[in-house]
Amino acid sequence: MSQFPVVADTVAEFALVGDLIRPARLTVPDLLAWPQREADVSFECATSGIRHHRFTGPLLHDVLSAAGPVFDPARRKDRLRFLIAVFGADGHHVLLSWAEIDPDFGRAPVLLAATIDGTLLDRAGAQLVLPQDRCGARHISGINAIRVDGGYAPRA
Ligand SMILES: Nc1nc2c(c(=O)[nH]1)N[C@H]1C(S)=C(S)[C@@H](COP(=O)(O)O)O[C@H]1N2
Ligand SMILES: [Mo]
Repeated sequence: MSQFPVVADTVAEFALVGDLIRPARLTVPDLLAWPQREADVSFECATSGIRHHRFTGPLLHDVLSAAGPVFDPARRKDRLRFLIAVFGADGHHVLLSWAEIDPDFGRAPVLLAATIDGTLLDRAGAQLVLPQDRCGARHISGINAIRVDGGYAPRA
């Protein structure tokens, strides 16, 4: 018997973890269940110049909301405590604030892309897409985990 299930070699998965009522493991095909958005993006990379890609996928906000962040539902203000950490399998990771993607605050149309240039990312893994970014560095490919965290009260 193989040491790993065959599916692990072919379909990438990522984990939604942290302060969530419904933490989950999702695949890129799972992302097709949400309403799909499209984004044509151009960004500049310090090493490879201008890049253009067309991405499709759900809003990051929709996917994370379904996992049930442990906000106080009676207070919009409570959401402002939360950060979102997005990790690539290679270790590259970035922090967003919840407020940045919240429809009541920054409203950034950030996608969790399931396709790039017409190709499903089922093997490569989902990709973070920030259509408003001039630089490419936050367009994390091969996402393997997203952490939602509201634990930033000062401890000292
Ligand atoms: N996982 C991961 N994603 C990443 C990076 C990385 O090092 N690791 N580099 C970023 C940077 S700096 C840029 S410019 C873009 C480049 O995207 P492209 O060359 O695939 O178009 O990917 C971004 N996504
Ligand atoms: Mo880059």
